[in-house]
Amino acid sequence: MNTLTPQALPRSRAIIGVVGLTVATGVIAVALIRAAGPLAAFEPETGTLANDAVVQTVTGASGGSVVQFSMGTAVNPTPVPSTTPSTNTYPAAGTVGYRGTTSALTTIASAAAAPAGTYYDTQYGYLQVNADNITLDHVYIKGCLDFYGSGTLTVTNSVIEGGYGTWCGVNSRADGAIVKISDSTIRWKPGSVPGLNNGAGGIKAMGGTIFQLQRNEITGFADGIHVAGPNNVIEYNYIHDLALTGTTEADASHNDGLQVFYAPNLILRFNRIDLNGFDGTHQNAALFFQGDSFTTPQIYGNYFNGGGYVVRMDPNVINAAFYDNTFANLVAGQWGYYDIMTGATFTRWANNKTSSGQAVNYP
Ligand SMILES: [Ca+2]
Repeated sequence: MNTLTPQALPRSRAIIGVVGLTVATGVIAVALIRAAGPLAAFEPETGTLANDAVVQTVTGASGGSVVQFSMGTAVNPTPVPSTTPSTNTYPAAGTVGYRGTTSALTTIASAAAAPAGTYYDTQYGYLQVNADNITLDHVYIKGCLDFYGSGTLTVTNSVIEGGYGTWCGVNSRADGAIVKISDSTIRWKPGSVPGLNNGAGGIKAMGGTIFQLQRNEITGFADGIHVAGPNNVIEYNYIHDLALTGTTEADASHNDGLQVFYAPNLILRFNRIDLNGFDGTHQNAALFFQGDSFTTPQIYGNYFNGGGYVVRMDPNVINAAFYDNTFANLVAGQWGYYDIMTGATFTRWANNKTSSGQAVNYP
């Protein structure tokens, strides 16, 4: 059995940031949020520890233990140029992601279909990329896309579908890796849901990955995107209909649109993040910063819906620019548009409003 990330409710538990882990058998899985430090918070996935991760006993931690990583190789990221925004607004529902039919794609669901530099595991349903650099265009991967390379993974016009035997959607493991995904749909297999305590993001950084994510649809996982690297550019994506699993605070899915563990210089703009309100048990936040080194994020032009608090920021959010964002009107049971902890700072907070046009002011 896994223990749980104490990220949900109430807030006093949500910010502890150290989680326990026990290991189930069988499935590859790790949560290497190593960029944040040697003792790192992560989501509860099932699996065996990989790389240099070890379990350490820590009194007071949830479950009495945490996962410790070595510090690894220093990352000296180069700022990533991004495509100039073309519409300057968040997408309407159903307008981004892969918009064609899957029959027009090359299906990858067998070892024989695995491209050069990859390996498809039929037992657990994942495509492991061992090449440092690879481009996948117009593919339909039935299983997780698990990137071990240290270069650039590029995915365009594709469908990646989790739910064939392991826990992930798109996963990147190496510090300094770059993952570019555009015009693609990352979803859990229709008609099924992730397992209990699978808190993974549909797109997940397990090392210090640099994401460049544009115009993707992400749905069916517990979380949308797990960010744990510098210089991410995340724009024009549509995150919706996340998996609501579990029934108690202890085992609920704690859904986040973005769960951000470490993200200097994040650019998050023109995304539609829709957790569909708050049912009192499952949704944590549309945007959730929990970890360290969240310097100078630029967060603008997004649509946020759902969560107990819609946006949650811990004290390590420093010099944030937060403007032109739209919050869906709160529904009964929600606590507020944001929970920003003392210590977080802003260079700009302007023109944030509800969907009915009321200002959402910073106190
Ligand atoms: Ca979460």
